[in-house]
Amino acid sequence: MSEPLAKLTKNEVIKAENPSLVGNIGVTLHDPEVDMFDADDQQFLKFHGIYQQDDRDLRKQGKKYMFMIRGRIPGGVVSPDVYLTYDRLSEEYGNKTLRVTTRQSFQFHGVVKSGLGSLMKGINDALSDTLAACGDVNRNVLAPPTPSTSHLTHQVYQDAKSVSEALLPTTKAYHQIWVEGQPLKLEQDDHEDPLYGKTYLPRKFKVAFVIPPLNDVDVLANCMGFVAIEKNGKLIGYNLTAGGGMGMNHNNENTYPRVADVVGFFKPENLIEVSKAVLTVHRDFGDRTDRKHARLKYVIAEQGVEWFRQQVNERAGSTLENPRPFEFTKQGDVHGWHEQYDGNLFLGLHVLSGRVKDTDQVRLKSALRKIVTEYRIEVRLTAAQNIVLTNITPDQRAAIDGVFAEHGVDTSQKQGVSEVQLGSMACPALPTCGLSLAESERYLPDLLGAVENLLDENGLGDERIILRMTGCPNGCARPYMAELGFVGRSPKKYAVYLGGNEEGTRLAWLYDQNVKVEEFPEKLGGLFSRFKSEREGDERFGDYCTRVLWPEQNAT
Ligand code: SRM
Repeated sequence: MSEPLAKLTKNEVIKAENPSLVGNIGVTLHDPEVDMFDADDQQFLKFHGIYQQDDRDLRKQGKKYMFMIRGRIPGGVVSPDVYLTYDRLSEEYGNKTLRVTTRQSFQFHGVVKSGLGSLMKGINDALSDTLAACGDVNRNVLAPPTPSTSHLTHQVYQDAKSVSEALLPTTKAYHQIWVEGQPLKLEQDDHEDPLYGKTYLPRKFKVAFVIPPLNDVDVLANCMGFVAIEKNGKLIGYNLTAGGGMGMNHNNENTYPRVADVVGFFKPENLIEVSKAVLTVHRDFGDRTDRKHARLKYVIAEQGVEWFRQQVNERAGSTLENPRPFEFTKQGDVHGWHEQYDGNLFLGLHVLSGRVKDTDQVRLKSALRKIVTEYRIEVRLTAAQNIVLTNITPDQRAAIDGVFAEHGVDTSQKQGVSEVQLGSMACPALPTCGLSLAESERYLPDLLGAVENLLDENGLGDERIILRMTGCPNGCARPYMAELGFVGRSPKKYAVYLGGNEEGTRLAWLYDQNVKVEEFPEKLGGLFSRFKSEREGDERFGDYCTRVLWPEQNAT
């Protein structure tokens, strides 16, 4: 007897009934009596770049609904006008902060429903948008943000933009609801997207471009990656990588983080066909019966890379060649002032957890507003939650430095903070994220202080360690690629992962399932002390942990 067919998830059923992604959003938006959207609309809103949240600090007093809005900003490139619009909208409708995300975007937090329409209109009026920033579609496309690293940066950025455009859903509802302000309601919805069909993807889909040797986008954590290959200074094509992803659940072995496979090489003119081919493999083979098991990484892990390569070849109408050799040497951003390949300058600014805000001591948000207004500087967001100001002429440097100094912002290469802080990331977690099990962004400063003290006590001074923290196992700050990763399990309890590498090519291993925050000094202190005495030469912490704690694993 054949197995009964597994049931489709609820999301699949509602997508099939509403392929335009309209739902009741337009009507509810214009109803001043309600402060929230219903459960189905919350799913459609994601495709529009919007998450309904509530302030978890205030739950005891009843739910206070608010919205998180995420921009679609391919390659993290933000023009001066768009930057100033985002800045203004965050002051008028949000919680007065802008949040640089781990996918080179900006998020607004704390927007209440009465301000949602105006904020969305404002974003679109500035010729930016939020379409497909979330939902079961291709998300924000990553590209190397730092202009000095390679003369290929601009070309690769253009390719990232093209892929982002080519993989956009075609529904007109986004424009009708947020730009035209229509209280849209469809009696019958027969929209069928040429790429996504009626039910879109089984789950989210993520793409990144990278230019070796710098892996500044964690390319192997993406569903689909493009590794630029050059010859004599010219882009000759890309190596396709596929099947990376971080999301997992504690105690569910069917879910796991995975580093992407390198699948094959193709020429730049085949980029869009190859992109669509990979996306449609996910569309057609991803698991629509279990959203926890629906990512492309599981399709590739279960069907094999050879099967996947053949699927891509058939769908793209071309044949992937053998991958070309490449090497990553490091990840992360450069800070302080640097020269670009064209003689202009760029300035890398570390932003703790990506939160652009003013505090009493450091008024980063005001400084950026003043500089972008006066000097019309382009802002770039990095996948490590930092900011790069680009195309600064040498004669502007002193004045810009002056503005930052007035606002308490350090523009030196060290940025006035420890190396471990420079290499840190944390997801937002509480109070905005509905999924978080423990603190992350709000706890990071304390954790960094404790780690800095422990390093000091163990004679490790200003050691460089990639430290990442998340409030749950979904992996939003990519903790499973960190040298030292903390993953929330419950309030004040974290799973600790060790052993990621600087190149961003190796997953960290679970070291301890359940560590209470008060146990950190003892556990981490012990590790640092062993590291100090047993490290080989200038071996990094992640490499040391892999060599000593998991000797049976291949350390590369
Ligand atoms: Fe994420 C869900 C924040 C990058 C894996 N992520 C969420 C939500 C929207 C919670 C929710 O579904 O209600 C979080 C909102 C928090 C808040 O209050 O803002 C959230 N994710 C973030 C951001 C803001 C973290 C950050 O510190 O910057 C990042 C926004 C990126 C962007 O601009 O598009 C963010 N999320 C990631 C990444 C990293 C990446 O893409 O490189 C991952 C791991 C890579 C991957 O996708 O495998 C990631 N987020 C998830 C998952 C797990 C998906 C899975 O495979 O199971 C969820 C949960 C879900 O989708 O149901 C999630």
